[in-house]
Amino acid sequence: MNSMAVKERDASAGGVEISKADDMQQHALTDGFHLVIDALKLNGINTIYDVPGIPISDLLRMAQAEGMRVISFRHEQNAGNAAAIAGFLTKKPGVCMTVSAPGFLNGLTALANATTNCWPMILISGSSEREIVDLQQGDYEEMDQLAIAKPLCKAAFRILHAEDIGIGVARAIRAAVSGRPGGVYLDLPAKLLGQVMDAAAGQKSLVKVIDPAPAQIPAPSAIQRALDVLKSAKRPLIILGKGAAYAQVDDEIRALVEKSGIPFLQMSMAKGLLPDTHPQSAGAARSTVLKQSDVVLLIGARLNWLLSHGKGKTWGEPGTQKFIQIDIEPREMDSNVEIAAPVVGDIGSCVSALLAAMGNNWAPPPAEWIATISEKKEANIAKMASRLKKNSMPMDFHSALGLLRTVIKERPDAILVNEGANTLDLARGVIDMYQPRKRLDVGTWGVMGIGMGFAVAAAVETGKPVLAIEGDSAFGFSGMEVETICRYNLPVCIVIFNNNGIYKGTDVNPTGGPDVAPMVFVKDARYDKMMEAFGGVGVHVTTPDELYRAVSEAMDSGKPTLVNAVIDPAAGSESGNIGSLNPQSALTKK
Ligand code: ADP
Ligand code: TZD
Ligand code: MG
Repeated sequence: MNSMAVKERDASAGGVEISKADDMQQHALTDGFHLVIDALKLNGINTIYDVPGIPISDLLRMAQAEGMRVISFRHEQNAGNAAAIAGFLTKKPGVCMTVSAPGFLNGLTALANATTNCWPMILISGSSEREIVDLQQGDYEEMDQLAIAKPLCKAAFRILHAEDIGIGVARAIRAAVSGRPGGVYLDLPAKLLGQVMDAAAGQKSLVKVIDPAPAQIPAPSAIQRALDVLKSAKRPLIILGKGAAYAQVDDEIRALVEKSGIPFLQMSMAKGLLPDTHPQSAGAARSTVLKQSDVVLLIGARLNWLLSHGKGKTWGEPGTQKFIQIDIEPREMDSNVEIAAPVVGDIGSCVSALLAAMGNNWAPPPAEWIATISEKKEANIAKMASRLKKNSMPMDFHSALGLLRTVIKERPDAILVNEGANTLDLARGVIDMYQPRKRLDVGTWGVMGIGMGFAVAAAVETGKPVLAIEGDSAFGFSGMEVETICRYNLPVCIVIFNNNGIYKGTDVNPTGGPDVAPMVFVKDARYDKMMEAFGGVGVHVTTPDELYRAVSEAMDSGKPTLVNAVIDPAAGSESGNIGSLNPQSALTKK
């Protein structure tokens, strides 16, 4: 209640005759602004990522005055990405606030991306006069935002009356985090924010969401079926996805993996759930285990394009592999191939049930299978080690990444943000992760532009140092937020892998005309100067040693730093490691 704006109504105004009792009973009032803030705070949401403007500027000022953390960005997409990754890191919906029409649209990409990745987020946008919007009479920033948001998120709501703010915010929170998490849009017309109501009634109208993501217990028969399939395996494999990282049941997952003795793969953002250096990790034998396993247990990982849809060249002969899948979303089952044992429920409950049902005499997988994997792993690790040691000049991706791998090894609790093509694919393979939810990247869509939004939120939500390894193209999508990083003085070190372009910096215009080729940028650009422009530290490096020194120093000092790392423009390959997805021109095919 003390956070309510209490305005005293002037009861003796205007010479109106009023009774003594009325005179004494002065009404405390509140308004839409304060009810929104109170509703968020009541539910433990204490940070807003935003870009200000009409009609939310005052809301943001009041939120800060009421003790909320308000982080203003330079573009809504970055604020939205920050909110989305805050949701992944905390299991609470991250909140992004924007102005109407263009601000809303700028935030929408991040909302759609959050939904695609199953991360809880709420995009709250101010909107203009309903009556004018619906008659299309041309209001300031007019747009039917609710209708536009609906197909791009998990749920969308609009609140028209101050007394509904409590229930509206509660619905948004529950929709975002229950079941399969996702993005929620909440439309707040400007008029709502100014609505006034009795403060006590307002306080009563607020809703603290009880058990926002209730446990979903798997059926015992589903657990038994899964165990029967697993027991039949000669060459079992566990795949951990970012749903497993999100669930925050790290100890249970580790217990299941270790009790079973089954080799495991971790999807990109699940890396570190168990250390990549764990003896059961099959990361360095990925293609072998995908092809040769006979039973695959998926935990919070979808059989989408990132796993080649569970079929084709990457996998074994059709019919030779069985899948067990743990997921909270029943409709995920059989999305690409038959799931022999669907286990529907929350990962914590499912993993605990499996563990209990396994008993104490679980037989480890056949020694032959483990030996096959070990051999492959050793060979691949040795091959990689020699590439990482190469001290090529100019640096290639591997020689640079070899040192950044050490930076993370020395600081296992630091957070790694990563985007680009070669810069992403190679860093994912080279840099071992040691703790859960420390690797944040382009996710399910492979979207560029998440870098600075993720870096800001990672620093704000965890207080840990952040290392953002960015392709020069990828960085450009959110690069202006270096000002935000400096403004809030966040412990973020950005490393730009500067190869003068997208994938490579060597393309030329075949016509010899004045325009450069579509994939290249200004040669030898000095991104480090961008950081210096806002008071941060800028460093230009050309050797692995310089890179290691600059990054270590930045990670230890916590000062906003941008390291411009010069990478051989010829070193990259087309589309990183997913060149196979490029359609081939019938005319230029080799
Ligand atoms: P990756 O890209 O790492 O393979 P995906 O995003 O494809 O991971 O898959 C994550 C899966 O995890 C989604 O299908 C989602 O429904 C599921 N999921 C998310 N949170 C939970 C949870 N708490 N319990 C069960 N499943 C979850
Ligand atoms: N736009 C968006 C929003 N997402 C995308 N994934 C792309 C465009 C296409 N794209 C990629 O898939 S990677 C990439 C683009 C533009 C940039 C690759 O260049 P880079 O990395 O400099 O970041 P490397 O190290 O040069 O390969
Ligand atoms: Mg590049």
